[in-house]
Amino acid sequence: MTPTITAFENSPDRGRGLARDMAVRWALEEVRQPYDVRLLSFAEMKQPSHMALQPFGQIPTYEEGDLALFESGAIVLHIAEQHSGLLPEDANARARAIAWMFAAKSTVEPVIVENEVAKFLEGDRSWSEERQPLITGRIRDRLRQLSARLGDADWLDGEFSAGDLLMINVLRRPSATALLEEFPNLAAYVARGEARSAFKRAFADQLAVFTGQTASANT
Ligand code: GTB
Repeated sequence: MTPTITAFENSPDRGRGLARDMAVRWALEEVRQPYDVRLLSFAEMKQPSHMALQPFGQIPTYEEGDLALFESGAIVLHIAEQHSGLLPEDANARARAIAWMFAAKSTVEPVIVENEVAKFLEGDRSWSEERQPLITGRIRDRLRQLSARLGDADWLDGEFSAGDLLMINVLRRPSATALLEEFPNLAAYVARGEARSAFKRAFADQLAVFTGQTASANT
């Protein structure tokens, strides 16, 4: 059965692949699973029919037969468990790859999102400027630790996995990319991810939504 995901009809990122449907698209492309996309306006995301799928009125969601999922990390994990290619067969290596998925979403992403909240939602507060170095410092700390662990390796733990997919997705956010020149191995890691053909197909398809071009076949 062909899954259907949801994405922004009009993404505020103007096609830069920064919204969270990008990770889901990339995972589906890695495993060569064709998919359909239902595009939503901000108003449609808050309608009861979408809130029933995503309790917080957000994208992405994933529907496949009787299954409806939300949370991009959970969706990528589901895709990785249903297909080969995104999680190792060996049980311990598989558990470690899943740990990297959690690290991306719950250890690295929050410090990055905090910067975006500070900039876009709290930028006009009197204390905003004073707080900024603290926020940047927390991102830099995480990047330094991640850089030390990655070292000279291509991927975080052996072969490319869903852990790398989510981590690279997080590192592509502007608050992280602004600091990547301080960590050349992380910059190269992101570039390696972006060079994958599955990433390129996913990126082109989400960009096509913004430019109004016909998207390529989602395979
Ligand atoms: N934890 C959830 C997940 O991982 O699925 C978070 C989902 C989420 O934040 N969705 C956002 C959304 O639907 C879109 S991705 N927001 C609408 C709302 O809450 O009303 C976040 C996002 C939005 C825009 C940019 N951008 O323009 O660069 C980047 C990321």
